[in-house]
Amino acid sequence: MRMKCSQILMECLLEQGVDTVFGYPGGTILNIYDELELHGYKNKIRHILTSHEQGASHAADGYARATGKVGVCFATSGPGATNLTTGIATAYYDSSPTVFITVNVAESLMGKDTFQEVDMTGISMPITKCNYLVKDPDQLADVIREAFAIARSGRPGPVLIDITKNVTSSEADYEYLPVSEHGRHGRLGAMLRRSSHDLRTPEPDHSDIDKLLGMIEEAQRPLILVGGGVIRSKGAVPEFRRFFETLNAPVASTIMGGGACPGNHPLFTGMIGMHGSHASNYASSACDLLIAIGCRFSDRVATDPVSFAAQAKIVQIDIDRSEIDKNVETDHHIIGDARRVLELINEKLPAHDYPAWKADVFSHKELIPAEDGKLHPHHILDAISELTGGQAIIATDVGQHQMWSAQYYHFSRPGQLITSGGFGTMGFGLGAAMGAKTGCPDQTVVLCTGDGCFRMNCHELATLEHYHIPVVIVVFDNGTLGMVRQWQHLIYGERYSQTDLDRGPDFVKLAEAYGLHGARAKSVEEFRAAFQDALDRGTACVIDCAIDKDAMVHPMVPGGAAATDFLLD
Ligand SMILES: Cc1ncc(C[n+]2csc(CCOP(=O)(O)OP(=O)(O)O)c2C)c(N)n1
Repeated sequence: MRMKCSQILMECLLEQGVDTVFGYPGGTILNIYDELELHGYKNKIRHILTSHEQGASHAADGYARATGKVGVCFATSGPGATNLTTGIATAYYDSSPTVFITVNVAESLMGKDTFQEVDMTGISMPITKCNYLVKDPDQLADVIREAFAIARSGRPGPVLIDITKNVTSSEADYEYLPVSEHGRHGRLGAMLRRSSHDLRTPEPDHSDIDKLLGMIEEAQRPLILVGGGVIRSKGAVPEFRRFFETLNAPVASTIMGGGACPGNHPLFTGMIGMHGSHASNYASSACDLLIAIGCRFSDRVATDPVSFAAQAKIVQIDIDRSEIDKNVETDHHIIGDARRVLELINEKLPAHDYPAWKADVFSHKELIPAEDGKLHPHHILDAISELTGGQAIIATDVGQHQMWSAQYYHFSRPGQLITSGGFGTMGFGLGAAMGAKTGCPDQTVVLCTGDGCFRMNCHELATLEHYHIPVVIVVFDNGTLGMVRQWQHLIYGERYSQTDLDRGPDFVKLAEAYGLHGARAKSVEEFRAAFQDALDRGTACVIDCAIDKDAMVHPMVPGGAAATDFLLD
């Protein structure tokens, strides 16, 4: 059927089952926005108009992380498109399946520094899995189908489609094609036929599995390290649980692996690395076999890649061949999707137990700060845990509050912790929480943020209010850029250069200005009452929590130091 390309785009989104798009309009993308009205697509695809394109990009990412579906974001050319870049990079570093659709100036105006022209494919090249500039109307449907397939296949990630404005107003032929057929037709079909490449992940090499099973038999002190790859791999978590319970060995997690092993499981040693637990960091230094699944050994995990797990044989299981030996030299690797690799291991793995090794690891306990009647970060997180029954989706920003959230809230399922682990994007949290709540309306969504991060994108409160998206926002308000201050305290001789946030706004009044409820908490009792009230209200609320400026994230291993060289215990 002959159709305008702006309509083809909508039809292609429907093919993919897209029900929500986050975005912001402008001159070049007008044909697409007009389509939402003209043929009533707005009744099939909910468009959330954010306050800023960055908020839309994080919302699409948060939606993807919480639902496991592809998150979609629209923006216009020039500044609209460049405002997406931080969001695209954030999604890229954390392998979040997202499709960003921008519209550029007409092809006849390209290369002339036309108003709001920008080379978005060039800009996004290093932060996307793949990107496209669509100049041919006949290519549009195929490109969209390919983009979605790439975003969600293998190691997921962001894909950008930049379309020239003249294409959006041109006509082309369109026939509905179910997603199951996409790999057999058009561009995607041709690509798959032409190359040996298959978007499906190849079957793991069974001899690699057998080699790992042999290494397990020889080990006396195995440690399992779980990363975000297990969270992103659909259906991997039950297989992972079967694996670690059969091996019956300690399980440490990266921040992105949060939720793969229940936080209160007796085998769980907690987060590893720079702000990892004593038990996890000790275990990594003392183990004789480290089995890392879906983890790329970032500098926050292997603070010193040379001494990391120095006594151990290291086995890396990853879907992405390029991650093997990138940061840490390994002794064995298995390439494959985490679910399938674990399934194959589980078929042959006999039950084990390591009582002495586990007793040794779990003798390393965390220090609980002494009670002094003040409101401490762990009180806030304990109360959130208790009042949400440990079931809430927790979105975070970046800084101390992020580490406290990862340390103290017990996550029990994939998609429950939504945090910018790889890129460390301040300002991510509010948009991401909005996207998570939009995708999972039946779940409680809490944003744990810092006063610095919240200030960065707090204008999205208007979006929460307008669309009635009830996110509970908890501001860990220490009046400072806490994580940077912590480094200044420990490493820079207490020279607190430009980290004091001795300024407004009053977050309670800010919430009210956006038509939302605001509350202040200075004690545990006040926080519990305010948080319960926020849950009961069913609207977005901001709770401003006064915490100590010098509260620190314990433990801390500085970058470059060995896992047990704590600067802070
Ligand atoms: C966009 C961006 N700018 C700067 C940083 C560097 N940075 C990391 S944590 C942090 C402090 C965050 O302060 P706040 O939001 O108050 O959280 P806290 O650490 O106090 O919990 C800064 C400035 C960053 N990660 N992202």
